[in-house]
Amino acid sequence: MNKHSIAGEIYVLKIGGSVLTDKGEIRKARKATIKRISKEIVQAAPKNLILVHGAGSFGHPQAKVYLKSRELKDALITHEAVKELNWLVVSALTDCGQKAIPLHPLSAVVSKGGKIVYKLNDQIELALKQGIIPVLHGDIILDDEDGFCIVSGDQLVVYAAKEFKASRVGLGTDVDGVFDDSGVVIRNLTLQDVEKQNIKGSEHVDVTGGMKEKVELLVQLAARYKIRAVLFNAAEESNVVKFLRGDDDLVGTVVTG
Ligand code: IP8
Repeated sequence: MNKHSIAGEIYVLKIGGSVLTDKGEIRKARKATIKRISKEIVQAAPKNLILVHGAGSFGHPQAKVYLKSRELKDALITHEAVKELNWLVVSALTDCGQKAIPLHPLSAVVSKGGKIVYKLNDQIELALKQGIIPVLHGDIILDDEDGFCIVSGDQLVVYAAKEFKASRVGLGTDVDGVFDDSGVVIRNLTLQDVEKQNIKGSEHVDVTGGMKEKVELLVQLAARYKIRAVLFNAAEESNVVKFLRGDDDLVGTVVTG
């Protein structure tokens, strides 16, 4: 399905696991940050928001264990951990009076022949129509050849943005954007820049890669679907509101085709 009947603009926002959790620990959530971001979402009151979050310490260490052992029990531990974080996000939103529902990729996304197949459109569409924020997350999913593999929050962002023709796409990380060699935030990044730049950003390189992989996905989104995305610091207060309102003074890197 590439058509939907949702009135108004659709925004896709991902909040990284490094913002929502302490990646130096196992399963340690930054509850105050989750609450603050939920309040900012309610304050900005976007008409249609698809929210995605990363796994942080509720998924990457666990997925590493699975990728080594290939044991079903380790896949389940990974899913259960990231589900716990998802519930913290969903319940923080509902505590602020915002309708939100969890959407777990393990139940509706698979990997076939190396390609990720998403069956989440109906759930997202029906949620948005009812003013509910669907909250997706990076997850472990079934693979047709080899047990399980990982779908990242960034891949979910690209999928949701293109399927729902998002007019605003943001990736909230724990840094101000993509830095150039002298440590200055690059305000505009194109395909050509990505080919010649040594991309630096968040410190964390985990099972789904680092800033380079993130930027490559966003460049594809911009080049193929003409959807631009902004990378900004969601660990900094008010930036989520600024992103959702489209404020010009949001510091970040805009990725264009
Ligand atoms: O944190 C990773 O998602 P991400 C998902 O968005 C798991 O890269 C289970 C590690």
